Amino acid sequence: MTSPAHPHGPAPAAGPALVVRADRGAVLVVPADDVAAAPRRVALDRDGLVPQPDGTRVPPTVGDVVDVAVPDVAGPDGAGPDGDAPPRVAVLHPRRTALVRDSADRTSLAQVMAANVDVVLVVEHLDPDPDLGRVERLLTLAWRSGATPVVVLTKADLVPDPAGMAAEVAAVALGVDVHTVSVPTGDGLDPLRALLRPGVALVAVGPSGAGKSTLVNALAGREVMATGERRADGRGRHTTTHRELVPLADGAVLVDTPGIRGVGLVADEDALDATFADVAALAARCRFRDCAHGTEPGCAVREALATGELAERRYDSWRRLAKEAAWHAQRTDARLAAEERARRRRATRDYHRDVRARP
Ligand SMILES: Nc1nc2c(ncn2[C@@H]2O[C@H](COP(=O)(O)OP(=O)(O)O)[C@@H](O)[C@H]2O)c(=O)[nH]1
Ligand SMILES: [Mg+2]
Ligand SMILES: [Zn+2]
Repeated sequence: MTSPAHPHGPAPAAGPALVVRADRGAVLVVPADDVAAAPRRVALDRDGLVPQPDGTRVPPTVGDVVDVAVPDVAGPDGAGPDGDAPPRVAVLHPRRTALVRDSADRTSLAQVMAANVDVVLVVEHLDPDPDLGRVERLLTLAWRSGATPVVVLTKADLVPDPAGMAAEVAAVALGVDVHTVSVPTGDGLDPLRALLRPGVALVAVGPSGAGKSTLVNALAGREVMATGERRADGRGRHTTTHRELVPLADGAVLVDTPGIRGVGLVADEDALDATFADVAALAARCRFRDCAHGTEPGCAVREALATGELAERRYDSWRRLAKEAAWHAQRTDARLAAEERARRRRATRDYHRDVRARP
């Protein structure tokens, strides 16, 4: 860049920036190659969206990589310095992975909770008892993201047999590493620290109170996130209210998330098959390809339920998530069809206006 230093605003951005936090009207970014730098604020356009390379605009999210452009010091007409032109997000880099949840939002059906993460930590407490259905739901979410799921069972210090409980969870977390940890004793933290290689991005998901922020602080080695400890003045609690990406040791970064209550799944058969590989393998052995596992003859799923090879709880959980994913897919199809109709109507209207406007 040949222009002189900017007189007021920040220096022109050099290289891609990493979004460490996305708020309604602005993002906080750090240089992608210096994630421990102090974040700076870049205001968003009025629609709160950022452009993708194909021109479509989407809401930015934590973990996104963007190019920030600082307008030329000379004005557009070359008439001299324009000291007030703020930096803006010029383009969003394509997302390598995306952790997506169903959204009740009226303008979109899916919300990207975090982008470009490599590892999804599915955090669940051992006390009270872990909720296997919730683990299955979050694993499906994780598989769909394209990142690698890892289960972290917290509060091992509060139960007599953490290993036995971990084995029960591992039985429903096929192909996924399951770790038990205790932050107060430090037990089990080393295998997680081994995941924190330079450039690796992780996200912690799980219910409120599972110990996500406590774990993030332990991995960061300092108090980066507020946790559910009661405040000294006894008023209320500190809780995580927003998603935020924090730098850990060695250049790894981790996104803490607020406790998610009943995260809606977005459709993805592959993700369901990954989470429920056992059920999928059974279903593939049914006599009929489109077996509904009801009263069809030669149903391998019903057979496995009868012999106890497949647990009723596991089967019900799979059914529920599959139904939910199908429902989301249907809703998305309806929404896309409506958007396409609206787009055609607008194009037709613009065309007629242009025709009328012609001399
Ligand atoms: N005994 C014990 N308590 C923990 C552990 N991890 C977290 N906690 C406590 O659990 C509560 C919720 O933790 P927090 O990190 O805020 O949960 P979050 O909502 O998932 O972020 C806090 O009181 C923590 O001190 C642990 O390994 N052992
Ligand atoms: Mg928290
Ligand atoms: Zn069947």
